[in-house]
Amino acid sequence: MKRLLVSLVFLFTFGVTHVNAQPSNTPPPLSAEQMDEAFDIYFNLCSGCHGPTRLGATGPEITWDTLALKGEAYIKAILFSGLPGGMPGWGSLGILNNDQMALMAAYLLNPVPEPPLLSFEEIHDSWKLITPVADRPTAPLTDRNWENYFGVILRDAGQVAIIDGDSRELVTLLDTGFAIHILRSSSDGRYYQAVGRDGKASLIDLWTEIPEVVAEARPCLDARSIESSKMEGYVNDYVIEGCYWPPHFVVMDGLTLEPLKIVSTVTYEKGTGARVEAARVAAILASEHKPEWIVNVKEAGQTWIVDYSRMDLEGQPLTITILDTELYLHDGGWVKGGRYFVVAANNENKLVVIDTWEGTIAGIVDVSALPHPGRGANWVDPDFGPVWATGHLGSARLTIMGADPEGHPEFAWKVVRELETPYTGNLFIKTHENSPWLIADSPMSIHPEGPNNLCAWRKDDLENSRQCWQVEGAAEQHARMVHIEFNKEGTEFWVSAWAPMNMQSFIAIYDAQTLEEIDRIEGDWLVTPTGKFNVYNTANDVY
Ligand code: DHE
Repeated sequence: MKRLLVSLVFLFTFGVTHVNAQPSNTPPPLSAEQMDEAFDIYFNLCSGCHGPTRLGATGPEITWDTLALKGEAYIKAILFSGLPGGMPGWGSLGILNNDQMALMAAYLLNPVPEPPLLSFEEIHDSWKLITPVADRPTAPLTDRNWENYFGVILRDAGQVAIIDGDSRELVTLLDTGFAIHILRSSSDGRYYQAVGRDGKASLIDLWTEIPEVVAEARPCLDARSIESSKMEGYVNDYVIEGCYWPPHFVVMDGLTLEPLKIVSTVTYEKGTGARVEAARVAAILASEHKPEWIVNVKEAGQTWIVDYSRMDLEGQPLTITILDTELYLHDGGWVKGGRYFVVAANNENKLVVIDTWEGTIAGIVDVSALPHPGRGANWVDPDFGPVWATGHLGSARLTIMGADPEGHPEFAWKVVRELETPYTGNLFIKTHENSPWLIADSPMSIHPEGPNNLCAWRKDDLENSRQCWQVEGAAEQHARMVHIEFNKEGTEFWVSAWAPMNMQSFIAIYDAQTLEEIDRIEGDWLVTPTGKFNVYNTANDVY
């Protein structure tokens, strides 16, 4: 497994303080080297769901004292088989071997090392301007249809592949952060902003003949979200990155990534008022109607509406409206039209609808276990009008809710349909207005066939039209079919077959009318593909 960056490992070198008190029983002894290896694995596979201090979020608390009575054998069994609520079977998926599972079982029975912090000065020092703005093109230099590029995350290579969506040729491979997580597009589509799990932000210019990384910075040590300023008049002025660790977000210059402002997210939990030290930033989305980002502070159950319109005025950089929403906030997206933003609170199995024009909560909707929308899906239902939908990590269904309070107030923010899926473990759903189909994956399923499965429903006949299929060749490569993205025209959709590093990954391409597989993208360079972001669709919030 690729080594973690030095700054995350140094905490073992410098000695650690412990977040939890000493256990009454003796923790299994581990050498510094084993602690280092286990820390890497925890950071890569566990920290996202169980939190950097193991206090839980999407997954339950797994501090040494909550696990002490269960013991090493039990922990190892769960690491091997997973749990139906969304915990992957790392052993059965071939991602952890026996020695690594034994190591992790021992590590989890040790106290939690306290992770390091980052100062604004250190963040500023990490900034690297590769191509000054004056040296960049003023019009696209490529003859390719760059608005139909797909930026494909090559997770474990720490790279983004830029693929021409018309010819399906690889245009270039770009080095980015470690275990890169997502891409976002500026609203003019010209730039991709990339964020790695190691917190590194990369700005990719698509107007050069071959796309290039033009700036980098590292505002976080662990991150999942990045977004630009999208309101007319502010396009490309700013980029924001939210951290899983340390608990803060950073606003950067949109064209150079120079860090401009750091804001701590250490806050108080909604409801109890308990202080939340490890308040992680989950989804961030930019409004196109207001100079605002919607920033979700996971463990606090708070959605912060961050107004960046005064960033250039001395002494008044940001205005933040804090809404108490629900625990623990994860991912979410826009209801078509860009007024209402929906975020999943996956500890409480709720969807929270924010009216971003009013800065209020428009609705809170109870749904089944572990809603995981990605950015969700929008379409017009024949019976209920405009709807927004999510899948679930922890239950075998999709939830569809009414999303048109003006035209169909009787259905707004109410569950209008639930569709059965064959497996739990869904991560993403997607649709496009030019395709009749809604598509769902189930890469986190613990059923042997689940991770290779895709399902589709006709949007005009949801109750009777489900079609599910196993993707040929995926099981042989231990690949999980993950994340769906349409091309600009909505005539085809792409799904990643995400195989381990030593196996052959591929991207399966389907006809968006007939669901027939029409092509595959393969190659030695296609290492662990996960998310795919079509320029036009990402810039214009088409989902
Ligand atoms: Fe993600 C989106 C967090 C695991 C691929 N993921 C997001 C977002 C968050 C998040 C907060 C929303 C970002 C935004 O909108 O600003 N993801 C986490 C985790 O905490 C978690 C559960 C565990 C972890 O350790 O990271 C996790 N995510 C995964 C994966 O295992 C995936 C499949 C592959 C990977 O990178 O490890 C994965 N996450 C994605 C993708 C998106 C995403 C492709 C964007 C979806 C979209 O269409 O917008």
